[in-house]
Amino acid sequence: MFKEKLREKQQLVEKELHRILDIEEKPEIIYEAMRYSVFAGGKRLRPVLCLSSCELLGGDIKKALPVACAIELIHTYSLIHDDLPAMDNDDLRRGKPTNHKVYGEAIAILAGDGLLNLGYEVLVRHALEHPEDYERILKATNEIATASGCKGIIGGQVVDILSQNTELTHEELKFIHEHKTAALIEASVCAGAYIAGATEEDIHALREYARLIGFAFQIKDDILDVIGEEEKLGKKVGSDKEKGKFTFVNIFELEKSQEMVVELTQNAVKILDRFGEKALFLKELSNYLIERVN
Ligand code: GRG
Repeated sequence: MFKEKLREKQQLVEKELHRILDIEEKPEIIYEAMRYSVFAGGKRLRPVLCLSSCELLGGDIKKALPVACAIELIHTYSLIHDDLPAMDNDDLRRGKPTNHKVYGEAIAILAGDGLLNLGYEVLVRHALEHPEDYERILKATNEIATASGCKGIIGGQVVDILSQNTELTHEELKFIHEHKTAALIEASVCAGAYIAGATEEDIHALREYARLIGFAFQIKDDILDVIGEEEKLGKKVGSDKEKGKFTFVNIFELEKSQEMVVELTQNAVKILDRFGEKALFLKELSNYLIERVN
Protein backbone atom coordinates (compact mmCIF):
# COMPACT_ATOMS: atom_id res chain seq x y z
CA MET A 1 0.00 0.00 0.00
CA PHE A 2 2.77 2.44 0.95
CA LYS A 3 4.82 1.53 -2.13
CA GLU A 4 1.77 2.00 -4.32
CA LYS A 5 1.08 5.45 -2.88
CA LEU A 6 4.74 6.37 -3.30
CA ARG A 7 4.69 5.25 -6.92
CA GLU A 8 1.50 7.23 -7.55
CA LYS A 9 3.11 10.44 -6.29
CA GLN A 10 6.34 9.77 -8.20
CA GLN A 11 4.32 9.25 -11.38
CA LEU A 12 2.40 12.49 -10.90
CA VAL A 13 5.73 14.31 -10.60
CA GLU A 14 7.19 12.46 -13.58
CA LYS A 15 4.26 13.37 -15.81
CA GLU A 16 4.32 17.03 -14.80
CA LEU A 17 8.09 17.25 -15.28
CA HIS A 18 7.66 15.88 -18.80
CA ARG A 19 4.98 18.49 -19.45
CA ILE A 20 7.23 21.28 -18.15
CA LEU A 21 10.28 20.15 -20.09
CA ASP A 22 8.51 19.33 -23.34
CA ILE A 23 10.05 22.39 -24.97
CA GLU A 24 10.75 22.35 -28.68
CA GLU A 25 12.59 25.59 -29.04
CA LYS A 26 16.03 26.66 -30.11
CA PRO A 27 18.69 26.01 -29.04
CA GLU A 28 17.55 22.37 -28.82
CA ILE A 29 20.78 21.24 -27.16
CA ILE A 30 20.14 23.09 -23.91
CA TYR A 31 16.69 21.54 -23.44
CA GLU A 32 18.10 18.14 -24.33
CA ALA A 33 20.85 18.52 -21.72
CA MET A 34 18.33 19.67 -19.10
CA ARG A 35 16.02 16.72 -19.86
CA TYR A 36 18.98 14.33 -19.79
CA SER A 37 19.67 14.96 -16.10
CA VAL A 38 16.07 15.45 -14.97
CA PHE A 39 15.04 12.11 -16.48
CA ALA A 40 18.16 10.19 -15.51
CA GLY A 41 16.31 8.33 -12.74
CA GLY A 42 16.11 10.41 -9.54
CA LYS A 43 14.07 9.16 -6.60
CA ARG A 44 11.93 12.36 -6.55
CA LEU A 45 12.15 12.40 -2.77
CA ARG A 46 11.86 16.19 -2.43
CA PRO A 47 8.77 16.55 -4.65
CA VAL A 48 7.13 13.57 -2.93
CA LEU A 49 7.78 15.22 0.44
CA CYS A 50 6.26 18.44 -0.85
CA LEU A 51 3.10 16.70 -2.09
CA SER A 52 2.86 14.66 1.12
CA SER A 53 3.04 17.58 3.54
CA CYS A 54 0.37 19.37 1.48
CA GLU A 55 -1.81 16.26 1.67
CA LEU A 56 -1.13 15.86 5.38
CA LEU A 57 -2.71 19.26 6.03
CA GLY A 58 -5.70 18.52 3.84
CA GLY A 59 -4.46 20.55 0.85
CA ASP A 60 -5.04 19.79 -2.83
CA ILE A 61 -1.88 18.09 -4.10
CA LYS A 62 -2.53 19.31 -7.66
CA LYS A 63 -1.86 22.81 -6.36
CA ALA A 64 1.42 21.62 -4.87
CA LEU A 65 2.51 19.80 -8.04
CA PRO A 66 4.17 22.74 -9.87
CA VAL A 67 5.94 23.63 -6.59
CA ALA A 68 7.13 20.04 -6.16
CA CYS A 69 8.45 20.01 -9.74
CA ALA A 70 10.19 23.36 -9.34
CA ILE A 71 12.07 21.89 -6.37
CA GLU A 72 13.15 18.87 -8.43
CA LEU A 73 14.39 21.15 -11.24
CA ILE A 74 16.44 23.15 -8.75
CA HIS A 75 17.72 19.99 -7.05
CA THR A 76 18.81 18.61 -10.44
CA TYR A 77 20.66 21.84 -11.25
CA SER A 78 22.59 21.46 -7.98
CA LEU A 79 23.55 17.88 -8.88
CA ILE A 80 24.78 18.89 -12.36
CA HIS A 81 26.92 21.69 -10.92
CA ASP A 82 28.12 19.53 -8.01
CA ASP A 83 29.44 16.95 -10.51
CA LEU A 84 31.48 19.48 -12.52
CA PRO A 85 35.28 19.19 -12.59
CA ALA A 86 35.56 22.44 -10.60
CA MET A 87 33.46 20.91 -7.82
CA ASP A 88 33.26 17.15 -7.15
CA ASN A 89 34.41 16.06 -10.59
CA ASP A 90 32.18 13.01 -10.84
CA ASP A 91 31.67 10.79 -13.89
CA LEU A 92 28.47 9.05 -12.81
CA ARG A 93 25.18 10.31 -11.45
CA ARG A 94 21.84 8.54 -11.22
CA GLY A 95 23.54 5.58 -12.90
CA LYS A 96 24.44 7.53 -16.02
CA PRO A 97 27.44 9.58 -17.20
CA THR A 98 27.27 13.04 -15.64
CA ASN A 99 25.93 15.94 -17.68
CA HIS A 100 29.35 17.43 -18.48
CA LYS A 101 30.63 14.01 -19.59
CA VAL A 102 27.90 13.91 -22.23
CA TYR A 103 27.46 17.56 -23.20
CA GLY A 104 30.75 19.15 -22.16
CA GLU A 105 31.38 21.56 -19.31
CA ALA A 106 29.96 24.71 -20.88
CA ILE A 107 26.59 23.16 -21.77
CA ALA A 108 26.42 21.40 -18.38
CA ILE A 109 26.89 24.71 -16.56
CA LEU A 110 24.22 26.29 -18.75
CA ALA A 111 21.85 23.31 -18.34
CA GLY A 112 22.18 23.75 -14.57
CA ASP A 113 21.52 27.49 -14.90
CA GLY A 114 18.59 26.73 -17.20
CA LEU A 115 17.02 24.35 -14.67
CA LEU A 116 17.49 26.80 -11.81
CA ASN A 117 15.74 29.55 -13.76
CA LEU A 118 13.04 27.24 -15.06
CA GLY A 119 12.29 26.26 -11.45
CA TYR A 120 11.51 29.88 -10.58
CA GLU A 121 9.64 30.41 -13.86
CA VAL A 122 7.36 27.51 -12.91
CA LEU A 123 6.75 29.03 -9.46
CA VAL A 124 6.05 32.55 -10.73
CA ARG A 125 3.77 31.26 -13.50
CA HIS A 126 1.86 29.19 -10.93
CA ALA A 127 1.32 32.30 -8.80
CA LEU A 128 0.18 34.38 -11.80
CA GLU A 129 -2.23 31.67 -12.91
CA HIS A 130 -3.67 31.25 -9.40
CA PRO A 131 -4.06 34.70 -7.86
CA GLU A 132 -6.34 33.16 -5.20
CA ASP A 133 -3.32 31.18 -3.91
CA TYR A 134 -0.83 33.96 -4.48
CA GLU A 135 0.25 34.35 -0.85
CA ARG A 136 0.65 30.62 -0.27
CA ILE A 137 2.75 30.21 -3.42
CA LEU A 138 4.86 33.23 -2.45
CA LYS A 139 5.58 31.71 0.98
CA ALA A 140 6.52 28.40 -0.65
CA THR A 141 8.78 30.24 -3.12
CA ASN A 142 10.45 32.10 -0.28
CA GLU A 143 11.25 28.77 1.43
CA ILE A 144 12.70 27.33 -1.77
CA ALA A 145 14.73 30.43 -2.66
CA THR A 146 16.24 30.62 0.82
CA ALA A 147 17.14 26.92 0.88
CA SER A 148 18.68 27.13 -2.60
CA GLY A 149 20.78 30.16 -1.76
CA CYS A 150 23.78 30.95 0.42
CA LYS A 151 21.83 30.24 3.60
CA GLY A 152 21.17 26.77 2.21
CA ILE A 153 22.74 24.48 -0.37
CA ILE A 154 25.23 27.01 -1.76
CA GLY A 155 26.52 27.85 1.74
CA GLY A 156 26.80 24.13 2.54
CA GLN A 157 28.61 23.46 -0.71
CA VAL A 158 31.11 26.29 -0.08
CA VAL A 159 32.05 24.93 3.36
CA ASP A 160 32.14 21.37 1.99
CA ILE A 161 34.56 22.33 -0.78
CA LEU A 162 36.78 24.41 1.48
CA SER A 163 36.91 21.56 4.02
CA GLN A 164 38.32 18.91 1.72
CA ASN A 165 41.26 17.04 3.26
CA THR A 166 40.45 18.56 6.63
CA GLU A 167 39.38 16.79 9.77
CA LEU A 168 36.11 18.34 10.89
CA THR A 169 34.39 18.53 14.25
CA HIS A 170 30.92 17.11 14.69
CA GLU A 171 29.55 20.69 14.68
CA GLU A 172 31.32 21.65 11.45
CA LEU A 173 30.10 18.53 9.71
CA LYS A 174 26.59 19.15 11.00
CA PHE A 175 26.72 22.65 9.48
CA ILE A 176 27.56 21.21 6.06
CA HIS A 177 24.83 18.58 6.24
CA GLU A 178 22.19 20.98 7.52
CA HIS A 179 22.89 23.37 4.66
CA LYS A 180 23.89 21.14 1.78
CA THR A 181 21.25 18.47 2.29
CA ALA A 182 18.66 19.21 5.00
CA ALA A 183 17.82 22.76 3.83
CA LEU A 184 16.16 21.72 0.55
CA ILE A 185 14.42 18.78 2.24
CA GLU A 186 13.10 21.20 4.86
CA ALA A 187 11.97 23.62 2.14
CA SER A 188 10.21 20.80 0.28
CA VAL A 189 8.15 19.88 3.35
CA CYS A 190 7.41 23.49 4.34
CA ALA A 191 6.56 24.57 0.77
CA GLY A 192 3.96 21.81 0.47
CA ALA A 193 2.57 22.79 3.86
CA TYR A 194 2.29 26.45 2.87
CA ILE A 195 0.35 25.47 -0.27
CA ALA A 196 -2.14 23.72 2.02
CA GLY A 197 -2.47 26.90 4.11
CA ALA A 198 -0.40 25.74 7.08
CA THR A 199 -0.49 27.62 10.36
CA GLU A 200 2.80 28.78 11.88
CA GLU A 201 2.50 25.94 14.47
CA ASP A 202 2.18 23.39 11.66
CA ILE A 203 5.22 24.89 9.94
CA HIS A 204 7.22 24.84 13.16
CA ALA A 205 6.52 21.14 13.72
CA LEU A 206 7.06 20.14 10.09
CA ARG A 207 10.29 22.13 9.87
CA GLU A 208 11.66 20.28 12.87
CA TYR A 209 10.53 16.96 11.39
CA ALA A 210 12.16 17.75 8.03
CA ARG A 211 15.40 18.92 9.61
CA LEU A 212 15.74 15.60 11.39
CA ILE A 213 15.01 13.45 8.35
CA GLY A 214 17.25 15.66 6.21
CA PHE A 215 20.08 15.09 8.61
CA ALA A 216 19.37 11.34 8.77
CA PHE A 217 19.23 11.30 4.95
CA GLN A 218 22.76 12.70 4.67
CA ILE A 219 24.21 10.36 7.31
CA LYS A 220 22.63 7.49 5.35
CA ASP A 221 24.27 8.95 2.23
CA ASP A 222 27.64 8.86 4.02
CA ILE A 223 26.99 5.24 5.01
CA LEU A 224 26.00 4.23 1.47
CA ASP A 225 29.20 5.78 0.17
CA VAL A 226 31.03 3.15 2.24
CA ILE A 227 28.82 0.05 2.09
CA GLY A 228 26.48 0.75 -0.86
CA GLU A 229 26.46 -1.17 -4.13
CA GLU A 230 27.63 0.88 -7.09
CA GLU A 231 24.97 -0.53 -9.41
CA LYS A 232 22.10 0.31 -7.08
CA LEU A 233 23.61 3.61 -5.97
CA GLY A 234 24.13 4.80 -9.54
CA LYS A 235 27.40 6.45 -8.59
CA LYS A 236 30.85 5.47 -7.43
CA VAL A 237 31.21 3.93 -3.95
CA GLY A 238 34.09 5.18 -1.79
CA SER A 239 34.20 8.56 -3.48
CA ASP A 240 34.08 10.54 -0.19
CA LYS A 241 37.34 8.95 0.96
CA GLU A 242 38.93 9.37 -2.45
CA LYS A 243 38.10 13.09 -2.42
CA GLY A 244 39.35 13.60 1.13
CA LYS A 245 35.83 14.25 2.42
CA PHE A 246 35.28 13.90 6.12
CA THR A 247 31.94 12.22 6.89
CA PHE A 248 29.87 10.98 9.83
CA VAL A 249 31.30 7.51 9.28
CA ASN A 250 34.78 8.97 10.00
CA ILE A 251 33.63 10.40 13.31
CA PHE A 252 31.23 7.74 14.53
CA GLU A 253 32.11 4.58 12.56
CA LEU A 254 29.45 2.63 10.68
CA GLU A 255 27.50 1.10 13.54
CA LYS A 256 27.03 4.30 15.49
CA SER A 257 26.19 6.21 12.29
CA GLN A 258 23.51 3.65 11.49
CA GLU A 259 22.10 4.00 15.00
CA MET A 260 22.00 7.77 14.53
CA VAL A 261 19.98 7.43 11.32
CA VAL A 262 17.43 5.29 13.16
CA GLU A 263 17.30 7.58 16.20
CA LEU A 264 16.93 10.79 14.16
CA THR A 265 14.17 9.18 12.11
CA GLN A 266 12.33 7.95 15.21
CA ASN A 267 12.45 11.43 16.70
CA ALA A 268 11.22 12.89 13.41
CA VAL A 269 8.33 10.44 13.23
CA LYS A 270 7.30 11.27 16.82
CA ILE A 271 6.84 14.92 15.80
CA LEU A 272 4.25 13.76 13.26
CA ASP A 273 2.07 12.19 15.99
CA ARG A 274 0.32 15.52 16.46
CA PHE A 275 -1.17 15.16 12.96
CA GLY A 276 -2.85 11.82 13.76
CA GLU A 277 -3.69 9.22 11.10
CA LYS A 278 -3.12 11.64 8.24
CA ALA A 279 0.60 11.40 8.92
CA LEU A 280 0.80 7.69 8.13
CA PHE A 281 2.28 8.08 4.63
CA LEU A 282 4.94 10.57 5.77
CA LYS A 283 5.83 8.28 8.68
CA GLU A 284 6.17 5.30 6.36
CA LEU A 285 8.22 7.38 3.93
CA SER A 286 10.57 8.42 6.74
CA ASN A 287 11.11 4.80 7.76
CA TYR A 288 11.54 3.77 4.12
CA LEU A 289 14.45 6.22 3.85
CA ILE A 290 16.34 4.32 6.57
CA GLU A 291 16.26 1.20 4.40
CA ARG A 292 17.08 2.90 1.11
CA VAL A 293 19.83 1.46 -1.09
CA ASN A 294 20.28 4.48 -3.34
C1 GRG B 1 24.84 24.79 -5.39
C2 GRG B 1 26.42 23.59 -6.97
C3 GRG B 1 25.62 23.59 -5.76
C4 GRG B 1 25.60 22.48 -5.02
C5 GRG B 1 24.78 22.37 -3.83
C6 GRG B 1 23.05 19.74 -3.35
C7 GRG B 1 24.51 19.93 -3.49
C8 GRG B 1 25.12 21.17 -3.01
C9 GRG B 1 25.29 19.02 -4.04
C10 GRG B 1 24.79 17.75 -4.53
C11 GRG B 1 25.63 16.61 -4.04
C12 GRG B 1 25.22 16.04 -2.77
C13 GRG B 1 25.80 14.73 -2.40
C14 GRG B 1 24.41 16.66 -1.99
C15 GRG B 1 23.93 16.15 -0.76
C16 GRG B 1 22.49 15.92 -0.92
C17 GRG B 1 22.23 14.63 -1.58
C18 GRG B 1 22.36 13.39 -0.80
C19 GRG B 1 21.88 14.64 -2.86
C20 GRG B 1 21.42 13.46 -3.58
O1 GRG B 1 20.04 13.45 -3.41
P1 GRG B 1 19.16 12.21 -3.78
O2 GRG B 1 19.74 10.96 -3.15
O3 GRG B 1 19.37 12.11 -5.34
O4 GRG B 1 17.75 12.51 -3.45
P2 GRG B 1 18.35 11.72 -6.52
O5 GRG B 1 19.27 11.43 -7.68
O6 GRG B 1 17.56 10.51 -6.12
O7 GRG B 1 17.51 12.91 -6.75
